[in-house]
Amino acid sequence: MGTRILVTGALGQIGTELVEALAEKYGLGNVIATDVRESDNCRSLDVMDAEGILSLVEGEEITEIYHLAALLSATGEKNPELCWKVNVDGLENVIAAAKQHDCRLFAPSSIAVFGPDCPSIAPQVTPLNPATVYGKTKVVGEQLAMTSDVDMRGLRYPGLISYKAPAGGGTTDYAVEIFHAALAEGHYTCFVREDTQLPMMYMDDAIRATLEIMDVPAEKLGNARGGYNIAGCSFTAGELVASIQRHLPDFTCSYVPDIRQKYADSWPDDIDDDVARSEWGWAPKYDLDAMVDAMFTGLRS
Ligand code: NAD
Ligand code: AKB
Repeated sequence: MGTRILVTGALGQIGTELVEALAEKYGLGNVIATDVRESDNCRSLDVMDAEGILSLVEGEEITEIYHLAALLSATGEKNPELCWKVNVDGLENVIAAAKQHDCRLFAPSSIAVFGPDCPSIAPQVTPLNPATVYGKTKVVGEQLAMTSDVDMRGLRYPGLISYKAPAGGGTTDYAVEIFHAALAEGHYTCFVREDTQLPMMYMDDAIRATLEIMDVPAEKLGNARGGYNIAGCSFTAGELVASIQRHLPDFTCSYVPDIRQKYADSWPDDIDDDVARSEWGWAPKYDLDAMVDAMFTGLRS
């Protein structure tokens, strides 16, 4: 039996594209997409259902799990208890099944592990004192990767930008919503300030990084394996607007910061990804303008 894959949270922003990429690599029949939401081509699985995960892993002879089910920062701060349950208890359930059936596991981390005390360019190793519950759950996830006795790997994804599925309740969602508003209305009201700078990444780079890290032999991965820093492109909201105006010169943006400004302010401006570059050859392909061009090509097609 070859590689058999379970994806949790498969209907989300990343899952929508990762399932496609995994199906291309391993064959559609070898990828079992699941989510707590109902949809065609996706089985129902709540990651808080430990027995349900175990029986799916056993019944489908799963060898690799991509665990994407989570609540993101903005949704998580509205319901911190549920965020902890889904993100930490859910992950523990997945780890238990992976351990019992000797599965390899990918579980993403986030730039949300960093807190206000982090340098503006976040190093790989720095104290992790996140300001959000979501960030705290991601720190626990990274720690579990190092202590769980499972081949478990993670990436500290920046804010991800894509056109195939909507962003799922995070702080970096403005960088996705802005494209839809620009095309539909010619205007966007942005919920962070114009000078807010955050690490971001085009989804193609994120999917490639995910496939690449799972292909690296375990012995090549060091102490960052629970959450490698990976940089894509870092820009302010104002710089994003200027890049969009290359395509839509009449596009306007106003700035009305809400509570998400506070979460954005607690995260670094940029990411130092030297460790990922040297340990497994990570390199992004999309800078700001290339990402914006790809977004317009995708949204218009
Ligand atoms: P998303 O919100 O778009 O998707 C998450 C999916 O999980 C949703 O389809 C949701 O229905 C599902 N889900 C929620 N609760 C569940 C439960 N109890 N059981 C099963 N499924 C459940 O999120 P995403 O952007 O695809 O993120 C996937 C992972 O990547 C998360 O761990 C997230 O923290 C991480 N991440 C994402 C970004 C980003 O910018 N998208 C950045 C950093 C890290
Ligand atoms: C969020 O904004 O919550 C996510 C993330 C950076 O983890 N996009």
